[in-house]
Amino acid sequence: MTQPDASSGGSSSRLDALTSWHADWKGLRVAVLGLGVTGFAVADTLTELGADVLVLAPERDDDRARILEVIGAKLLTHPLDAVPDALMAFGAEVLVASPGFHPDHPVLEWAAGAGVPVWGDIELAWRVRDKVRAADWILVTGTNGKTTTVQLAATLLAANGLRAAPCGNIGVPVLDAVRDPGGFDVLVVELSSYQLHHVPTTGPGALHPWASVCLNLSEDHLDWHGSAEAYAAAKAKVYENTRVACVYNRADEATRRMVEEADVAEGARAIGFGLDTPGPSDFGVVEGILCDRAFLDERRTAAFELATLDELEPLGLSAPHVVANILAASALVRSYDVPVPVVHDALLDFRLDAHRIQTVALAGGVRWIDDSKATNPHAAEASLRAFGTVVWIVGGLLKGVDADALVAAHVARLRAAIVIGRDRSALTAAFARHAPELPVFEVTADDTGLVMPEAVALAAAVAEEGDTVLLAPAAASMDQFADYADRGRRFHEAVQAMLGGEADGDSAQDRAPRDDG
Ligand code: UMA
Repeated sequence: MTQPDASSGGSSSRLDALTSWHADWKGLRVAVLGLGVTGFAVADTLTELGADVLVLAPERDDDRARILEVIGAKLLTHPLDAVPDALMAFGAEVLVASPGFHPDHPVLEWAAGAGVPVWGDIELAWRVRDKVRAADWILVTGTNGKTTTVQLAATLLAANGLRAAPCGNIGVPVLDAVRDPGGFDVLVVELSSYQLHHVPTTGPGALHPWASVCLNLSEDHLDWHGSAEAYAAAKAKVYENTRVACVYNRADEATRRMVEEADVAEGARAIGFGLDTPGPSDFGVVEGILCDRAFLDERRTAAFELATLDELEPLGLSAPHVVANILAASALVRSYDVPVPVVHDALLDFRLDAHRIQTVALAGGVRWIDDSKATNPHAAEASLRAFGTVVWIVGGLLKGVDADALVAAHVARLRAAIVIGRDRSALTAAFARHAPELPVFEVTADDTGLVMPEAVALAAAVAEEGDTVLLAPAAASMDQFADYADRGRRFHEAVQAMLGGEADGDSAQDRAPRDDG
């Protein structure tokens, strides 16, 4: 294979110097892999900096292609099942990969073999973070709860008068936040394991966050990372070089170990959160009160009161995993000196986004709950735990994860299971193994418009007064739906259509995402 001249030592010292927006990026040859949300932000940033940009995309997105032409980036449309000749001829000095590309993608394997450094968009955003003014970064990762924690932390910071942006995997590229003309005081960055995979822990591209958290760790995305160990190793990077507070989950030993093993700045503190009584330097719950026992001088003998479960319950914020997210977000912002009364008042103003344990309807004593966002077994576990007797709507794309343990752990609370998804065999086999007596119904309709009406009708037929019908699929949605929101929305529609005027729960509109957070 042709070796690009990029592998020379001269190029690497040039890259080492690129640690500021105001450095000399002119003429740097950069290949950008992917033209989704990330690839577009990367190409737009680099052309603004004067780099020579070649974007590689498997298919042409006409709108983005037109803009690339205007801003002066080249676009190569190619199936990318092999390394395009034009990429080899380009002589890239660095390749910026979109997070969705597996590490064993032919283009990434070629880059590794040819000595072309691979960056993610997060490293690029860190290097150019001083465009307007360099914000402090607060990093959030974990298998579940990232988005809620990020939104909440940004809301709490904003409540204290700071300009704070939620960004990253949540949907807004960090590069867009960095280039916002108003500048930010703090960026609350949601990082997926894919993004963390590409983040360096040392050298000029390494992040030095103010605070960081890995909320929890359980198997997910094994098909991307190849193994549970590789997934955990990617997540653990979130703590590296943290300056002030490493927030970890006391109920999840893996997150504590990550903090212990991380190389952090002198003086950075480990702050635990959990639903039990907090030790000094922890956040936790005592007799229904959420407490901060970390950020006060007399922490051996006293604690700050953040909010009570009684206050959170009517707001739909008292499910155990939501309380855990609240404690984590509070710990992050308390490390940034947000006062306790500000945290308290902003918490009571906060609402979860749609499709996160959202009550769709309450009719005939049956509660209908949409937790379409539970896209893996760990999230579904947290959801199941929050309810008594459940008719469980489960299934979809399992992403290589084994749902057996989840089924085994929850059979006792199930009235029945309704299995959706194109391939239902792993789940029906798990039910047959662990709950041979349990009524299990398969939704055989495959047309997107018919899946939820059939699932809802089956659930309605078996649910009894006092039960919860819970959509918590433990799986991704893309085999039958556009995304988890589409799956949730169709569930709402099917429930409303079936109940007609009977429902007296929240509607999707009542609890739609707020746009002021
Ligand atoms: N593509 C290929 N081949 C591949 C992979 C991707 O051709 O093997 C193409 C895609 O068709 C797409 C483009 O490359 O057109 C780039 O895609 P991408 O998958 O990297 O996605 P982006 O549009 O850049 O969005 C990414 C995140 N997507 C993923 O990590 C898969 C978004 O997270 C994120 O919001 C966005 O960057 C901004 O940071 C989404 C997500 O599902 C919400 N994340 C996963 C999760 O939360 O579980 C990790």
